[in-house]
Amino acid sequence: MLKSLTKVMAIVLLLALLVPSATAVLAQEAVACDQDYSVQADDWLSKLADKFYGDVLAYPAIFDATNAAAKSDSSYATIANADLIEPGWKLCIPSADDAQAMMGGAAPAEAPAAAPAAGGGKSYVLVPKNLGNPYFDAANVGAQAAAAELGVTVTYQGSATADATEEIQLLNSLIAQKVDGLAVSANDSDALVPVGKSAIEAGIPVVSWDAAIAPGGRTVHINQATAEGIGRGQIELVSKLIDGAGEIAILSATSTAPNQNEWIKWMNDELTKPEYADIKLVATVYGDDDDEKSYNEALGLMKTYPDLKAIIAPTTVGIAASARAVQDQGMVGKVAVTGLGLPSQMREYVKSGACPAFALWNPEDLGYLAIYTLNAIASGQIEGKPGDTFDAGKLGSYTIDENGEVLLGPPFVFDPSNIDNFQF
Ligand code: RAM
Repeated sequence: MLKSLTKVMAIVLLLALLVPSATAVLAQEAVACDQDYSVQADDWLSKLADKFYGDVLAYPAIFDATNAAAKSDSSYATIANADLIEPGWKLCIPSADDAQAMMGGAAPAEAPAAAPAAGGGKSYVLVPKNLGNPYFDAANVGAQAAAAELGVTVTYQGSATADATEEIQLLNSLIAQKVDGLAVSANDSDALVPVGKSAIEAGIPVVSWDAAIAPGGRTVHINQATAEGIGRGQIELVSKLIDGAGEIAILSATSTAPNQNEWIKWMNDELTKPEYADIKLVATVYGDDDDEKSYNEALGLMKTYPDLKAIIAPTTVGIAASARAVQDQGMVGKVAVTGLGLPSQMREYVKSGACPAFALWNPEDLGYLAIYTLNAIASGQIEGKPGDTFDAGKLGSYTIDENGEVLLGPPFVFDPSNIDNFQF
């Protein structure tokens, strides 16, 4: 429920930004409906655009076609707000060609820039790996706080799934809209380099945060903590939970996730130390930061490895799903779940013992720092080069290191003694 609510809120923000400009340039005459569609619970226009055209940004075609059809046939819905569609409404779905032609009317180069902030502030976009992930929603809370302090606008836009191709498509469209800056959590480090480069060449600074775009496709990367510290810390934590012996498995995000892959590399390195000789990593699997897939992968691990002692899930989606799977299977006390999680999602599992301890940084601070960094570059206070120092509001001053990265700080371990002190 929370998941779908937050998803809807993010889409509402997306639509609030795009609809007035996009639809204004689309044809208003009726187009042929290739098919009719009856709105289901949990539908929203960009989701339907994705379903019918494989493009979340093509929703104005459905919006306009339905409104045009409603003029001559009242069985079609009249959509006043693109962010409000009701179950049972009849929508007109133009053919892919017609939709493309309609969207072609809104040629990216002609599209107006994203709405400027009151007071002439800049307009930035915070792009998560995927929508509907409470971790990224928390980062957006911090980003909005930074935006309010700086007098700029930050919109939160992303794709439904953690997928690099969809993310690249979105970024291309944001470049065409001439936004003032992009803050991106990357679904693939190398695949996003060309689009990042295009943005920078178009004068749009690119700050990657959480999951890095490789150098060349970003101006600066905001790292939540060192990859080495996170990776080694995960093994130290699991070792304590299983008394230094037994089979463990890793349940990660997607197989291309730049951040998880770096952390896993360091976990494997840490495991070569003599003190972990009795710990055996039996599998590394991927839940794609999708709750259901992660849950099923966790079930699969317990089935395939009956002696499994622990699951490390270095993803907030994977750790919550794994803890739920362990609890549902009555395996609390037999299989310990740890990794990286949100206190708000993990509280019940810490208390039940399914996840005795886990780590994370403050994602709100990460989003806040990403926007302060982006604004420092976009407003010309700094170039974004190693050695540049800038102010990040309540977090104090930061310096870009020799690798072109800004480091938020060390991760924090949550357990029964402190879990109630954190809300994010
Ligand atoms: C998930 C995402 C994110 C990661 C956290 C720990 O929410 O994969 O990129 O940093 O987990």
